[in-house]
Amino acid sequence: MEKIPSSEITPESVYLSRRRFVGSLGALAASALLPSGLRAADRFEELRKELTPLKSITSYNNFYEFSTQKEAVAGLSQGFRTSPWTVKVSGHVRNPATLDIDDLRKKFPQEERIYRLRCVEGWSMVIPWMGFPLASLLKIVEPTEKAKFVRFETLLDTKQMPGQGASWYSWPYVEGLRLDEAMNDLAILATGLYGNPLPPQNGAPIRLVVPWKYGFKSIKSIVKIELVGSMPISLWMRAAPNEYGFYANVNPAVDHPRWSQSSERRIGEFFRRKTLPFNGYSEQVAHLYAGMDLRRNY
Ligand SMILES: Nc1nc2c(c(=O)[nH]1)N[C@H]1C(S)=C(S)[C@@H](COP(=O)(O)O)O[C@H]1N2
Ligand SMILES: [Mo]
Repeated sequence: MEKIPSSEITPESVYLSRRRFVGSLGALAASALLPSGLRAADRFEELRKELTPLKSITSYNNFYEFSTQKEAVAGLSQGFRTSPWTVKVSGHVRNPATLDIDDLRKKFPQEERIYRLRCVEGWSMVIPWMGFPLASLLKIVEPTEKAKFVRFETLLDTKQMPGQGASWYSWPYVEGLRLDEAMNDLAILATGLYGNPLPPQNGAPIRLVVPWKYGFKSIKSIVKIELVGSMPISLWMRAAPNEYGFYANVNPAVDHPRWSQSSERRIGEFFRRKTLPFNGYSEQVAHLYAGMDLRRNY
């Protein structure tokens, strides 16, 4: 992992009190200037009181490249090298580019997004990400008319990632979005959480976050983004096509073949809570699926 001097790491308590202060000032300033922008920001703000503790976010992880045991991922990923790191953006674009992670951080202003994360397994968290809209990156590479989908790939490195020795998955981890889904403002590339750079276990140095879809769509440690003409086949579609489809929108009405998706266990809570359609983001994304049969397009 990149060495970050401990003096530059914000403890959770400092992060929380600082954000309370900035949050109240920011809301006042923004409300005068950007009424519609504020409404979006307000929705993230409402989630601030539900934040999952940093400790849980960084010690209970799905990252099969390291381990299929959630509690083992943090330890096994500690030495993961995230610098130097480049992300290659290619395919049907006018301006293909290979971008250095430090340049990406400088080029795109990092903003905070507090999102719910709902894993297909039935647990959830609320995470304060730092990042930038995926659309900002796609706009600079200029997709051509042939680009219909975006395909993402995680690093392939069996030396650093012991889980990639497991031959029943087709490594590297692959995920995909339809181009219009990728352009939606909720889809971000995250580079940090709780005000600090991403820890390896959460997908350092850069990962996708698509909050209205099951967690497995939010691919970690990305090295390649390709604009393609046809629907990419994800690692999970390959592994179990009858259980995991391309869309994977959070949907309490469509059960997983082996369990119900109607409720979830929010990490840190005792009682299960109802799962919301599109994980609570219907207003922003339901229009993307108008006229589609969400039972067939699971
Ligand atoms: N490359 C890669 N990305 C991945 C995974 C993985 O195993 N490998 N697991 C996914 C799953 S199932 C979930 S729920 C989320 C978990 O993200 P978190 O550990 O940051 O909470 O990451 C997703 N991204
Ligand atoms: Mo997941």
